[in-house]
Amino acid sequence: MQNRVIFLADFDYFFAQCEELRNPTIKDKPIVVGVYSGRTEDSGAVSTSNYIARKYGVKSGLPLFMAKKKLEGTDAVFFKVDHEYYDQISSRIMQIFRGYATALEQVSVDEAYMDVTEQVEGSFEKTREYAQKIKADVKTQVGITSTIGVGPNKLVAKIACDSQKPDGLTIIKPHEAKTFLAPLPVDRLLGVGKKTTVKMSEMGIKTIGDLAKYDCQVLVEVFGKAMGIYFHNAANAVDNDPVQEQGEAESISKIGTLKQDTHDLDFILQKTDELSDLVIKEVASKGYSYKTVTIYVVNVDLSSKTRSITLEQPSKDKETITRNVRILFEKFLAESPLEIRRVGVKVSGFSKEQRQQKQLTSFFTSG
Ligand code: TTP
Ligand code: CA
Repeated sequence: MQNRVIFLADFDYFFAQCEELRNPTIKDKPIVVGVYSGRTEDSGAVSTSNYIARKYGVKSGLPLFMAKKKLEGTDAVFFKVDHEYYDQISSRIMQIFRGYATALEQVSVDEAYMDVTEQVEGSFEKTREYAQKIKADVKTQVGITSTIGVGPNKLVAKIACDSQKPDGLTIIKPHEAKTFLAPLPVDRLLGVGKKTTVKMSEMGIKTIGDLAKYDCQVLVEVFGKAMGIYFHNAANAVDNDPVQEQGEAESISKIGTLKQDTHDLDFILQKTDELSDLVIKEVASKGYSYKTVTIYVVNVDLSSKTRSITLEQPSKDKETITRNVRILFEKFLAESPLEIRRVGVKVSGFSKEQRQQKQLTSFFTSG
């Protein structure tokens, strides 16, 4: 396989930078964006702060009253989080990124992976100029600075990105990846939380390099097969996870058993109509549009079959599901003489206008 070239772009001190953007006169002051719980005037916590405020020790998670204390005597400015505004800025930037990548995977309001292998013709030599172009384009069009990490996979791109902020650009070529990771503490790897760090430390594993050299078989015994292999690969800078549009891997489906085995279209459609109701509710609650409708059939002999239609345009409504489910079943019943026992309706190929924050870490159990 050809080398992949993966970018991770992360917007700098994002919420605070958004506030700077609409209040340019405060740019040289400490800026704090916080969630106010409302109990007392200062109760709540810091969401983020600009780099000037960070010099005073004001960081994400700090209680607001402590942030006020640390910034006493400065001309610090405090803001309440305004997610709607940050989401708008985020969408505009993501839209720009789309033009630069074959695939884009947004992982949070201010982070996205891009697969740019084709665009740079697989050459890491071309990545510096290309990344700088993207950064400059975002700065000119939207006014936000960002940091880009470049690597042969998502794992390396992410750690590269974190290694120099703000307005950073760190490029790790494939042959440098292992050496780049080796001296870093193990908890820099996704999925290595507090408990795992302690456990690994007991095993004499402190750095990613230690982990890379460790017997994979023993890792599997201690952490289970999936995690053991993941740790071994990750430490060795191996990560084949594709850059995937958010939601692309997902689907929403409902399956039900018919009151009796049947080959009757209307009887089946009554059931799929109920299922479609449940499906569309979930689709709507997530704000998705879907592009593919699939039926699932379990015959009386327990063999199962699926049939799909991909739409020309993404859709949000139930009618499109029911219409296509009907088309699929008409065709299916004409082809298959067997009576049917269970049926299912599935939609997939999601897109979303306002993407919600998705925590990468949620794939892993903590520690
Ligand atoms: P981060 O990318 O972690 O932080 P950042 O963009 O503020 O700063 P950096 O320059 O280091 O990238 O988080 C992105 C946004 O998510 C951040 O602007 C505010 C929000 N956030 C919270 O609301 N609470 C938190 O604890 C963290 C870490 C972030
Ligand atoms: Ca950020």
